[in-house]
Formats: sequence, structure tokens, C-alpha cells
Amino acid sequence: MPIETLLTDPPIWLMDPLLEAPDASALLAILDAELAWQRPALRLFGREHPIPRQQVWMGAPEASYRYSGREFLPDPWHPAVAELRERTITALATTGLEARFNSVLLNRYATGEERMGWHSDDEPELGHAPLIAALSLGAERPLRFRWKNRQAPAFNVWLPHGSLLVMGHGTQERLQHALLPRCLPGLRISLTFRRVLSDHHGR
Ligand SMILES: O=C(O)CCC(=O)C(=O)O
Repeated sequence: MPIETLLTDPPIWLMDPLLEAPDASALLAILDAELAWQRPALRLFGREHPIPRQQVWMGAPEASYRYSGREFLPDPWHPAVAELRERTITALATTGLEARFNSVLLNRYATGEERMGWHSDDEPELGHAPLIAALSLGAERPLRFRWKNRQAPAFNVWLPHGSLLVMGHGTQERLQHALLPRCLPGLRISLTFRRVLSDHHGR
């Protein structure tokens, strides 16, 4: 599988393709049809705003997750997602990276208007310097990165159908990322695999 190094410090790689197009298309259709997609609302300045995408949090029972001030309990593994987790872990192992993902945030963007704002995946439950792998299915869109200390210009990483973006240790500490709205048609689903540490409860 071809691996492109996009950044070395911190390390960011793109494995493309991880999945061949027919497999990726079949998975897109299965996940679109079979998952219990949610559109939770976030409270901002006293008003409820539905998030501009849909999502499912999935994983092992102990992998509850706090995101934008809310606690999410994971849905149990869908068999297709459990298999993707194994494929992702195996692909990372071929590059010498040991991943022990126990959960995944699936994001569904119905059109190019749907989006995710600037953030880092740096919640305490992910521990120090987490490794995060993002599998993309469907419409190709750019993920935009910017340095927290503005040491260099922001840049785009286009995420092809069936590709795996690997954000290595240190990425979340030093960069933010966002999926900005674009005049692009087409459904996109991303799966961002993570490891939630079980000893974060009781903080
Ligand atoms: O959809 C994407 O590729 C971005 C997802 C993301 O930033 C996240 O899940 O934290």
C-alpha cells in the first residue's frame, strides 16, 4: 500500500488506498444505511445549535468520550466497523506503529456544506500525544491543518475515497484541523479511530 509522508515533525502520513474503490463504496453504502446517525445539539451562548454533520460514537463499553462538553457512550461495534478497525491496526503495524484503538468517531457529511470546525483531538481521555487514524469514504474533501503557534502557513490534505490519514504522536499538540465547507457535492463518511484510556473516569 503506497504511503506518503506529508509531515515528519510531527509525523502525518497518508496511506492511499487502504481500501480499493469497490470495497470502499460498498462500505460507504453499508455504514450510511445501517448506523444510528445522530445530530446532537451543542449549547453555545445559551442557544442550542444542531451540529453541522451527523455522527456515531462506537467502541468498547469502557470507551466513553467527552466532546465539546458532552459525554458520549459508545454504540457497540458494527461488524463492518470492527473489521475496518482490524485492517487499520494491521496497516499501521506494517509501518512499525502499534495502535490499540478501542473506539471510533464516525462523521457523516451529507453535502459539502456539512463540516467540522477547528479543533485538536486532545481531550484528556485520549492521553498524552495520541495516535489517530482517519479513514475516508465517499466524496473527496480537504482536511485543513493550521499550526497552533503559526510557525508555517496552513495547508490542505485531500482525503481520497478509501484512504487512511495517520496523525502521529504530537500532531494534536501542535496543530489543529478542520473540515471546512466547500461547494462540493456528495456524501462523505469518515472514521477516526482512537484509544480512550479507561482510567480517565472520575476526573
Ligand atoms: O471528517 C474528517 O475527516 C475529520 C474528522 C475529525 O476531525 C475528527 O473526527 O476529529
